Amino acid sequence: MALELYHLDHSTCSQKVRICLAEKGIEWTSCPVDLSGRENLSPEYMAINPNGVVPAFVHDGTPIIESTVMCEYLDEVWPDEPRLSPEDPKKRAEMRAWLRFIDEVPSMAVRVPSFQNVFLDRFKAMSEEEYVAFRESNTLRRDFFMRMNHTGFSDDEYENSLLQLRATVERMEEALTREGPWLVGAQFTIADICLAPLFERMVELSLSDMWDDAPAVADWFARIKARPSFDAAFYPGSRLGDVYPQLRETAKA
Ligand SMILES: N[C@@H](CCC(=O)N[C@@H](CS)C(=O)NCC(=O)O)C(=O)O
Repeated sequence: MALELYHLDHSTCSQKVRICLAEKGIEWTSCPVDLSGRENLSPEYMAINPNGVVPAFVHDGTPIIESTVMCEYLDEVWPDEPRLSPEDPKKRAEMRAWLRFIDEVPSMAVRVPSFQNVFLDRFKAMSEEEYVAFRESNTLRRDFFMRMNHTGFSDDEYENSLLQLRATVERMEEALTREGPWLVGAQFTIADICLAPLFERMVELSLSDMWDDAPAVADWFARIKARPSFDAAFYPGSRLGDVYPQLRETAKA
């Protein structure tokens, strides 16, 4: 069975699918998509993923998109151990509720400090006309780039994204303390996988003090990082700090 993964080294959504592939021991072929070169909006890539975002994979000729859906697909099509979704429908529903929450809240929120503190310089270097042309060429992301604007997010929007990330940490701390050791109990699931790259991103953005007072979350993240799948997904060159070395300097300061 052939699986071609269209992805970007340092994209959090790509990282979660790579963790999943490593957990399942699935072989894949790498097809890098150059976002700064706008390859994600090329007709060839849009034929695979009409949303114009990474990741996507093509499995035996069929495109599968949406990183969370992709993880569920992998677990269904490769049902051997380790199973990454609970068998019990109630636990499965609990996992899926987490997946929905993760897609809607922290995955969206983490983009704000990522763009504000790391990617914005690339847009600031554009003229106003270039920025508007860029923004208008991407209908599905237009709203995001309107809010970011050429000059960065409003203080309110920035603050709101941090509050949402903090609310995620609090919700996790409650779940992990109540049951654990994983998000939906004894089984390590796709919900844990989908959160892991967001936490690594927060570390890179110097936001890890968000879980200073959440020991169960800190322990959960340490256990995720100790899994071989984490290193497989975060291979050398795939961290934000590898692509934007100035981030490392800021984090140290
Ligand atoms: N809901 C999508 C979101 C994917 C997404 O937003 N990907 C980002 C990279 S992490 C992207 O491709 N952005 C394209 C852009 O910034 O133009 C998924 O989970 O697959």
